[in-house]
Amino acid sequence: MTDSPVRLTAEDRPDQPPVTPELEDLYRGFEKALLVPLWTRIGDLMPQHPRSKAQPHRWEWKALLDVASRSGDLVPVGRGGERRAIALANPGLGGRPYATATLWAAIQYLMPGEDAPEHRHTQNAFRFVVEGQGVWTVVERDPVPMRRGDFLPQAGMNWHAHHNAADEPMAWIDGLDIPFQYDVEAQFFDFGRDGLSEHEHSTPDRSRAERLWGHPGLAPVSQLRPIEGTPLLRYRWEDTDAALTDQLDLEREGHPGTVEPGHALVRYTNPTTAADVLPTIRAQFHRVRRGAETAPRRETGSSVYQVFDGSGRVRVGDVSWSVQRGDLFVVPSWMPLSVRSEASASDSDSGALDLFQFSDAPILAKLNLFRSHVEEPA
Ligand code: GTQ
Ligand code: FE2
Repeated sequence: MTDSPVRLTAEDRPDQPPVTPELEDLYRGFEKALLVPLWTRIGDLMPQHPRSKAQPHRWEWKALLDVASRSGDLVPVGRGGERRAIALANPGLGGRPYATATLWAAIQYLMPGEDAPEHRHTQNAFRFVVEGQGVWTVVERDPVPMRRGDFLPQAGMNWHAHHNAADEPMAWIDGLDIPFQYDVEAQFFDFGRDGLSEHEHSTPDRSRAERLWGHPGLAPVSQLRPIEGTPLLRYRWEDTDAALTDQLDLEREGHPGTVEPGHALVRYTNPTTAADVLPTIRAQFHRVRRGAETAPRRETGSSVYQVFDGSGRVRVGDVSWSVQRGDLFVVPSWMPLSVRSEASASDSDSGALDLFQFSDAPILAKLNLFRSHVEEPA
């Protein structure tokens, strides 16, 4: 819905007074004094349910990779610009680099041997890898490998840099709460050291964070002060994959375990609290069994999805797309989403549709604004 114009006429709005010279004079006076009467704007300011300015939209991975790799050839990465990251700009948000009103989503690209310089900021961030490897993200001087299927959270105010140790370029996606922090005007940003030490250029198979925190249900009783926010810096694909496989196997064996028939779902959580992995961002992974379709579901707040594997049909409100590996799409607030897994010849054996999702649900939940509703399938 667009900003509703001020309507003065009695025919449009039976509750409104007749337009007289005195009334026009009153309204001109409002404008001059920088005042706005509620009765002319209430439908827009206080709608009966969320009406998102953001639009449902899909970006194809092929096209993102193409512009990222051309940027790799033409645009250096270094201090000042900080990152070779290209943001999804929702067509409903006036050209701002925002995937939704609260979420930043970008493809980031590093050439062989390149370093993205160290910095820190209040914005919460994560990386998710749909293909490739060879980059280590260095968080609080701890080099963390990034490989296909890995989820790497990085809570606000931790120092971080990225290093490509491979002889191939690497792309991944970043999710941050940049638009949310821009709106609440609470951001801080610090530049770090200009280069990385020899140790930070090392390429261990597991980070120190994983060695301390990567054992399910076991919190280290160590002297080490945990970093700001969630301490486990890499959620490896092997673990996510096994959790989803187990849920669907249990369902097949007749035990409950899935969120709905053929639909396994896991949420990334902070091991010290079991709550959402970041204070402003929820991250989840869905697996929809071959041929299964999810019931249309609405949620307050917005989500970005990336297809990790498989292919299918996605419907958001009254638009729908075919999607395949790497494609990203946006689900605006309160728009119903349903997905169907439609295996094609090039897909993996299982034929499942694997979807990575992130959303602003923790913000809404903390403010008692989170609602969801599942519709009867059509
Ligand atoms: O990698 O540190 O996409 O600070 C946007 C802001 C990535 C990062 C982005 C950032 C980063
Ligand atoms: Fe950053």
